[in-house]
Amino acid sequence: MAATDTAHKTVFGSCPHDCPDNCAMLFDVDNGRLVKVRGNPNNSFTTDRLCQKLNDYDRHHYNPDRLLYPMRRVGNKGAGEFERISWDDALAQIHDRWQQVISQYGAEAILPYGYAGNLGLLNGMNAGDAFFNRLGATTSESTFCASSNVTAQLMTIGPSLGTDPESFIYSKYIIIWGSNPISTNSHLWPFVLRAKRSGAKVVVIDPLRTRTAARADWHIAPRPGTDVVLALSMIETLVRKELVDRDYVEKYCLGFDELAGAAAAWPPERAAEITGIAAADIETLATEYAQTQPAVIRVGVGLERHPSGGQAIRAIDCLPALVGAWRHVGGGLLQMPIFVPSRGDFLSRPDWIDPATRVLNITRIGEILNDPALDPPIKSLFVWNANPVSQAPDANSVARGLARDDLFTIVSEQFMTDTARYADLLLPATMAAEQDDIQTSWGHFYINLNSKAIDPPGEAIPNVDLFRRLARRMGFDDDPRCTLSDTELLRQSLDWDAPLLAGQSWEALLEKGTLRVSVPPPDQYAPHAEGNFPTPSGKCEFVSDLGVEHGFVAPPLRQGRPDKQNSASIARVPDYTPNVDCDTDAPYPLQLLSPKSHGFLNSAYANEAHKIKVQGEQSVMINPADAAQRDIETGDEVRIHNDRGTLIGTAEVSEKVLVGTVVAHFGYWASSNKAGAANALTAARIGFAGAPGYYDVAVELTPVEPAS
Ligand SMILES: Nc1nc2c(c(=O)[nH]1)N[C@H]1C(S)=C(S)[C@@H](COP(=O)(O)OP(=O)(O)OC[C@H]3O[C@@H](n4cnc5c(=O)[nH]c(N)nc54)[C@H](O)[C@@H]3O)O[C@H]1N2
Ligand SMILES: Nc1nc2c(c(=O)[nH]1)N[C@H]1C(S)=C(S)[C@@H](COP(=O)(O)OP(=O)(O)OC[C@H]3O[C@@H](n4cnc5c(=O)[nH]c(N)nc54)[C@H](O)[C@@H]3O)O[C@H]1N2
Ligand SMILES: [Mo]
Repeated sequence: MAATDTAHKTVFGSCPHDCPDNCAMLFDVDNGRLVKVRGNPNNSFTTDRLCQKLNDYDRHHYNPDRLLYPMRRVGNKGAGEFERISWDDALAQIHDRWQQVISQYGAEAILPYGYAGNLGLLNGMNAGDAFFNRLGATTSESTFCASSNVTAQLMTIGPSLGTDPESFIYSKYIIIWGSNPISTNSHLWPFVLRAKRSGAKVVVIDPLRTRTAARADWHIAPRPGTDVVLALSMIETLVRKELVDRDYVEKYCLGFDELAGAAAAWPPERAAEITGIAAADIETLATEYAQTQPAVIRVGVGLERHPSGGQAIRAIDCLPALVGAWRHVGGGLLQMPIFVPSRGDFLSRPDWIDPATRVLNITRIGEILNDPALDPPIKSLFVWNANPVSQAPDANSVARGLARDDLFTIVSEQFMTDTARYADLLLPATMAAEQDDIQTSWGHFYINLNSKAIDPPGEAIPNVDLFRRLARRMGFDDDPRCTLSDTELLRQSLDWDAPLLAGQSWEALLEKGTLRVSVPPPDQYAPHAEGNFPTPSGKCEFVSDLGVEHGFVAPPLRQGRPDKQNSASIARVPDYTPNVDCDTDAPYPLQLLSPKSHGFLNSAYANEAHKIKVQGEQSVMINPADAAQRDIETGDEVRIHNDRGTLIGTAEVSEKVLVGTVVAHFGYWASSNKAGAANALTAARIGFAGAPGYYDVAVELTPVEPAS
């Protein structure tokens, strides 16, 4: 695709973000400057259209606020005052300080904190694994997103790709459950619309009337955190009304009697009391779902942020097998098609972890940094691809920990984020058009190539180069990054002999910029028409012992042993646990949901005026009944608060939210809000497979009195 003349060229790009769409892109370059980004039409799922966040991605690259040079802190932690130093100096400071820490406390006193700012195989969340494994640092378990979702899927249908999103056009009944695709998975929506035009009914299950829910044929709004009850009650209805596909269940499923037994406890009348959904609606939903084939369910990540979320997803994952939806093209379930044949062992070197190495779940980063009894204490924190002050739960405790004088914090960033402000050393990072990578997807069946299109500004470097420089400086010359070029690392990062890549090649990827894994085309793909579930039993497992003895954390998202504090057992059959932060007798009677914004990508873009214009300033949505009790009207400045913190935003009084819940979208930077951001309110509570209870948060809301 690269053009012959140097003045104008177009190269293949891939959206680096943590998003199920993972778009294949084209970077148009004019005289060394990125002038336009477009969709790469070779990817038939993401097509030539980009979302509202990425369609002017060149502006992100040329944002004048980008960090360009290594810097050291000169002001107080949190103040954001730095002065330029050289890369050599920065690497020497890291080397010397870490040698001191290691000799005094051991290497486990160093904690890596990398997450989802980039999802590339070279520059993504595993970019630092080999380096930190070799160093002997504490292994960080990061379960912020999808860990519970993936685990529930592994326990039920196994590491299946599930239903092809492009097959949705053949569906007649589409349930979108705990997901807001118009905002967060926008390339799925045209396929849903095509199905709708062919007569499909679209049902959205979400406590919030999102953009997606508003455009559905039927919006069902359960009380947050009660979906497992709704799903079990659907199962009870299917059994009672003899809508179960007995033949499919007998041949291809495990544990029907036990599941039916658990579901029997939830007839719709009883489920209605917990979920707030009328019994007749539960009956109708179950009946229509069973009788309108092919039926498909899109399960999002929103569910998992409640104590019952993982169990809800397990119960939902049983539904397609119960009604035989898997028999049909366009039937079944799309959840986490992440099981691409990448060579994590080669890039991450898990064999370099000493089995005795401590594992800490960094959901509890605030507690970890503030715990006087932690042995050894964390003396140095290394952050890349992440913005913990904005994204991790209990933001005020995270900031308190980062303010510790004796903590040596290094942050690799593109911008002066809420976290970067606390760095002792700040290292400039590149953006997608300035580096090479491969992106796999968690929402479709393609793998995308991302090629360097322009030179990085200043002295910014890709993460892969950051860890290469660190490895050399620490003398770890056996790191694959020290011996192989980025191109060679990339070529070897995929297992080209794996069945999912049969007939595919590195050369073909270079030529098209994207490749579809080797499964039948969307009009023929029915992966479980005859069972073939990649579970231990080969069946769809309605019951599973995988989680009974110890917390079962999804392997693709972590390495090493599970954090001990994360070892809660998971019942054999899906069961209900009420949200724990919400107690109506407590002084905090409202439940706060903080879902994804339409205009930002997590906290990225929330510092850019043209994106804030799309998204709006921080608002707080509240139901008219709750607003009236508190004398609040749309446009009033309001304070949401609990014992952990405060957020100030502008009230939007709306029927879109249920009575008893408030919604403040997350992603906003506390440093640009009037006070706080969503995670000032959240608790660092870990649930099923390590999922943080981001939406299990009790708050009160009061008007901010105008200054007199
Ligand atoms: N525009 C935009 N797109 C994004 C992102 C972004 O920040 N902005 N972030 C990306 C990332 S990291 C992710 S993980 C994905 C997530 O994308 P989604 O899977 O869509 O997840 P969320 O937006 O977190 O939550 C989805 C919905 O779950 C609902 N929900 C909350 N609690 C419950 C409940 O108890 N039951 C039910 N049924 N629904 C509930 C919320 O109201 C929300 O509308 O989006 C990605 N795409
Ligand atoms: N309250 C609440 N909190 C949540 C959620 C929620 O729904 N509600 N959702 C959770 C979810 S689903 C997720 S995935 C997490 C996301 O948590 P994070 O991954 O911490 O979130 P991001 O805001 O994407 O932060 C990534 C940072 O990496 C930087 N970055 C981007 N690319 C690069 C790069 O190539 N190199 C380096 N060094 N840095 C780079 C970006 O500038 C950005 O500041 O947040 C979680 N937090
Ligand atoms: Mo996420």
